[in-house]
Amino acid sequence: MAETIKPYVTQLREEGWCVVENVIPADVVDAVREEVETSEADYNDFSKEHGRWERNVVSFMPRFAAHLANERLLAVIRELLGPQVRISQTEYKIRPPHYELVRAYHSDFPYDLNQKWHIGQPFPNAVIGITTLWMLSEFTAENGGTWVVPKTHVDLRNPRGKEDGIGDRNPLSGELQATGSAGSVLIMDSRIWHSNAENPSAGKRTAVVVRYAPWWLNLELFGVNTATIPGEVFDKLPDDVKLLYEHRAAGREPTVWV
Ligand SMILES: O=C(O)CCC(=O)C(=O)O
Repeated sequence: MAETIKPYVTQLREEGWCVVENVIPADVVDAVREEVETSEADYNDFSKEHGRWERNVVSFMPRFAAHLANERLLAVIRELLGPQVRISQTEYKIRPPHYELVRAYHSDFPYDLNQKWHIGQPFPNAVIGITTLWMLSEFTAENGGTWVVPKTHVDLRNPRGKEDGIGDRNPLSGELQATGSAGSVLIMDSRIWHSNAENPSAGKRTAVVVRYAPWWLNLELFGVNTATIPGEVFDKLPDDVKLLYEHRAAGREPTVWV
């Protein structure tokens, strides 16, 4: 493993999360943020008209998409998931100013106990999902930096476990808010207990969540989260990003994986 990624991989294994700085360079992050913020309305309009799982979110943000195979980030993810990974889910995570929220702690796919397609408790001691939150505005404790509870990726209980008595709306011992400059990426073992946070500030907290999965994980979730990318949009993605999304390309024969 390259020395440059060792601290991230170690923190992920031991604590269940880490922040990688400068994944999107400072000189382009403002343009990427603007694209993401302005495209959300187009995505919502499209989805209202055609259905929620019709068009993949990433189709609306080509500038952002260009960074998804960032070498340093993927090297970290591959240490945890194995060499062949795909993107399972992509979603806008923009918190408006003065957004109020009681915590809602959970683990992510495939460990989200509120979804039908989850692994049952006790979770196996294996990393089967990586959740990344791409910070397109700075994340602070004042504007809704994500809550995480370090080391809970190896806790056999879960905030959504009916028998576990934790309470997903409660502050939890050891919780902290992940912070970082715009262009950083919060990487989490998808088992870790995490939650969105209130944003009492006057500005938007803009992010995109991108979840990575090992190649062998079933991502055909009965029509949910399987939205496709139009072929002509897919064709314009960089080759290394195509590899992550080929299973969502509409009207294109698989070429990258064969
Ligand atoms: O937006 C955030 O800070 C957290 C999002 C989250 O919990 C999730 O996408 O699973």
